[in-house]
Amino acid sequence: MAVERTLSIIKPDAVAKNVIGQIYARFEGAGLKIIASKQKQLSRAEAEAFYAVHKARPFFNDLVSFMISGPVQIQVLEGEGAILKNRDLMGATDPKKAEKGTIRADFADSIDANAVHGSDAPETAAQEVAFFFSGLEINGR
Ligand code: RTP
Ligand code: MG
Repeated sequence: MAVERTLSIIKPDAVAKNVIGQIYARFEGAGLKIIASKQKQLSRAEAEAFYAVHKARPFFNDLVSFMISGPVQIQVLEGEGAILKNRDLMGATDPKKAEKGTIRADFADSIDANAVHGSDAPETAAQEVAFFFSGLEINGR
């Protein structure tokens, strides 16, 4: 399997719960490397641009409002099959449906406050990494 990069965001609910370290430990435990990382308070315009693909969805405004309700922790994860591996670690979008032992099952409260974001495909991973990180910020590579 190829080495991939994926974009991960620890959402405001999980940052407020002070579980960044516990979530990072899960990435590392699965063999994913955190090759870039920053904490940021997103502006409404930034959150709208990041989630532009969901613009027509009924939950768009709630999603954007939630994502700017507090700081987020944003990271690039690198490893074999990183995109799918991260999605497996995250669990289903709705924490009630997420498998036991996943990040969302353990740390999320609702489909809105669902602890983490992860890119869902190679194309979106490349776009989302570039949205938040310049080449120079990614571990000098
Ligand atoms: P994410 O993009 O945040 O990693 O989550 P995901 O792929 O599992 O879910 P996606 O379909 O991309 O939706 C993005 C975020 O929008 C919120 N959502 N709310 N109320 C609803 O029916 C609903 N559906 C989605 C969730 O917070 C989801 O993470
Ligand atoms: Mg998604």
